[in-house]
Amino acid sequence: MTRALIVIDVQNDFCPGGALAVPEGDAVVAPINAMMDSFDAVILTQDWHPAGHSSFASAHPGAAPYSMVKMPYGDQVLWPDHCIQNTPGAAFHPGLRTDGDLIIRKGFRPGIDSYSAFFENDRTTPTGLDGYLRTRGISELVLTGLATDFCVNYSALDAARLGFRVSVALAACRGIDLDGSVAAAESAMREAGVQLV
Ligand code: VGL
Ligand code: ZN
Repeated sequence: MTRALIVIDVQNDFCPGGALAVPEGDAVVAPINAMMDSFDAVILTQDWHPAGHSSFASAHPGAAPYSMVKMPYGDQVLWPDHCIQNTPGAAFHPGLRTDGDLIIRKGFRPGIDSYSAFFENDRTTPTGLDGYLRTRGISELVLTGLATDFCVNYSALDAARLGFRVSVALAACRGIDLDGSVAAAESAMREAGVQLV
C-alpha cells in the first residue's frame, strides 16, 4: 500500500490576516509538517487564481462576498479576492514545509473555480492529479489543510469516487463554516466512505 499525504491550500490568504482567512488556519501547519516524513509521497495544492477570477464577488457587479451565483457549471459561492497568482496571499504559509514531491495548482481558468485537487467545479475537468497518483502506484490518501468544508471536502469526495482509500486528518484541517457547512461536509464525507480521523 503506497500512501500519500495531500496538503490542501495552506496559503497565506487562508490564514489569519489573509484575504479569506479560515479561523485558526495557521494551526494546521505544525501537525502537517510533523506528518510529512511518514508518507511515501507528499503532494501540496495551491489555490491559484488570475486577477478578476469569476469566483470573486468583485467580478460580479453588486454581488456581496459569500453570496451564491449560478454559473454554467452549477452553484458557486462568491469569495473575496484571494490567492491571486504570484501575490504574497497565494504563497504557502511561511512555516509550512514545501519539500514535497508535487505542487498542483488549481483555479487558474478564469471562468471556473476548482475546489477539488482532482476536478474543477464542473466535476469533470481534471487537474491531472488522479493520473499522477495512479502512475506512482499510490492507492491510499490522507488529506489535510484548508478549508475542511470546501477544498478538503471536495477533494475527499472526488478521491473516494475515484477509488482511493481516503481519510481526512481533522486535527490538521480547519473550516470556513458558512451556515453549518463544516457539519454538512463531515456527514457527506462519512457517507462517501471517507474516514475522518
Ligand atoms: C477555498 C474557497 C475558495 C479552499 C479555495 O481552499 O477551501 N475555499 N477557494
Ligand atoms: Zn479559491
